[in-house]
Amino acid sequence: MLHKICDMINRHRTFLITSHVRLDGDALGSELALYHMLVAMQKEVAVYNEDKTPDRYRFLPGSSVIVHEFPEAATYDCVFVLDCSTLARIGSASARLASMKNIINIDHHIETGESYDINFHDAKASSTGEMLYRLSQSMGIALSQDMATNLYAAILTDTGGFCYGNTGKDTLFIAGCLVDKGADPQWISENVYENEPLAKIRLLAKTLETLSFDLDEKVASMVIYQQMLDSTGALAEHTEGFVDLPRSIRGVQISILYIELSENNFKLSLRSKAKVNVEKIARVFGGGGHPNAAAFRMEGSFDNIKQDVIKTIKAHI
Ligand SMILES: [Mn+2]
Repeated sequence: MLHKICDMINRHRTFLITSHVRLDGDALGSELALYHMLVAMQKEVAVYNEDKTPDRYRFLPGSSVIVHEFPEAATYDCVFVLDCSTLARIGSASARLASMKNIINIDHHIETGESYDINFHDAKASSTGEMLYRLSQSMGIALSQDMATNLYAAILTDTGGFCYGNTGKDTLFIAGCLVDKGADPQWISENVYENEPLAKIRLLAKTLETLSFDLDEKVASMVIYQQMLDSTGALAEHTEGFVDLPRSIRGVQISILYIELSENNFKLSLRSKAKVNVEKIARVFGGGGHPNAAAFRMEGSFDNIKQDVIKTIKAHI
């Protein structure tokens, strides 16, 4: 698969890179690492995301090149869709993108059967960043500090700081190689994890007050209502990472964060420890993800949704 992508890159000149809505460190770090690689090969490259870059990722080298208006008029020889299992997750431009040629998908989510022209898929990879490192090696690209910083940030964030089960020998080996190429672990971690706006911490305090337990305290749940965002001045992006906290409680196997998107419309993020598979639960409700991290949406009141979800979990664990 890698040689097909190398060939595609070598034979073409103009590239569009994109990823999913609700951007995370892996999506952005992967996009920007690939951007720097293609630019180093004298290619013309545009990066498009529907969503704005969250504050915490603005330090990533090259982040100012990302555009948020779909470049309608431009044509591209190839499109890279990164960290994104279905085109629908790109957002409102997905239909437009689907009609473009030479779409190359690089992704580590559980496969959905979406058809791409080239599909480089590895559900065992920690992150899309790790897969792009492999691509850089097979292309023979000398990694610059900017590329290394972006790839390191991608891997760091998708492994929860090298803590999750997806952290393998290769992950740590690659992270070491990236440090060798100039990625600074302390500087990157401080930017990602220790640069929080006060509004986020205020929202976290309110969210923790909603903590409740089910199934012999194996399942911990928290809920964020729109009104809590309004009263603290926090943004939806500030909820990233909240769902990890209840999982850190002794005895908790599954942690769930319910976020009210609009009235009677919730996004659920699930995290689990070790062998407990929440991707299976998400799939029941039309969502997806990884064994230890999954998400989906549901309509209804919080109480009804929660009852449904707990019942489903009970049947699965
Ligand atoms: Mn990812």
